[in-house]
Amino acid sequence: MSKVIYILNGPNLNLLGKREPEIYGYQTLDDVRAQCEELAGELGLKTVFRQSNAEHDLVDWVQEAREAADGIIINPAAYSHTSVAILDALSACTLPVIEVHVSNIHQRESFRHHSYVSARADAIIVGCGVEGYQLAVRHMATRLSD
Ligand code: CA2
Repeated sequence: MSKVIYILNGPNLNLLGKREPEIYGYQTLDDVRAQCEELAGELGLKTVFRQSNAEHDLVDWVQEAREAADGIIINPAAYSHTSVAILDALSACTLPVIEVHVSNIHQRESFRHHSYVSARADAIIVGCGVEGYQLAVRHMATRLSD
C-alpha cells in the first residue's frame, strides 16, 4: 500500500501567486498542489494537501495525520512564529516532519527568524521558493524508504 504524506499549509498561503510575487513568486497554491501530487506519484507516495487560515484546523489535521499518514510536510506560515499549539500537536506524533518556508525567513523581519515548529521538525527548507515543497516531498520519500 502507498505511504501517505500530509502537506499542510497555514494562513494566507491561498494568496500565493496572487500578491507579493517579489517575495513568494508567481506560482499559486494550486500549482504547488499539482506539482507535489505529480512528484509524489512518481515516487510511489500519496498526498493529502490542505490549506487553512485557522490555527485549530492545522492542529486537527496534525492530529488526524498521526493516524492516517506516514509523514507531515508543513508550512505553518505566520503561525510558525506564534503557535505553541501546532508545536504541541506535532510533538505528540512520532511521524517525520519537514517544515517548509517559501521565503528565507532569516533574511526578513526579526519576528520571522524564530519558528516554534522548528523545535520539532526533522528537516527545514527555507528560501527555495515553492520548489521547497518538491524538495520536501523528495526528502520525505528518502526518509520513508530508509
Ligand atoms: O515564507 C514562507 O513560506 C512563510 O511561511 C509565508 C508566510 C509568512 O508569514 C512566514 O513568515 C513565511 C506568509 C504566507 C503567505 O502570505 C502571502 C501574503 C501575500 C501574498 C502571498 C502570500
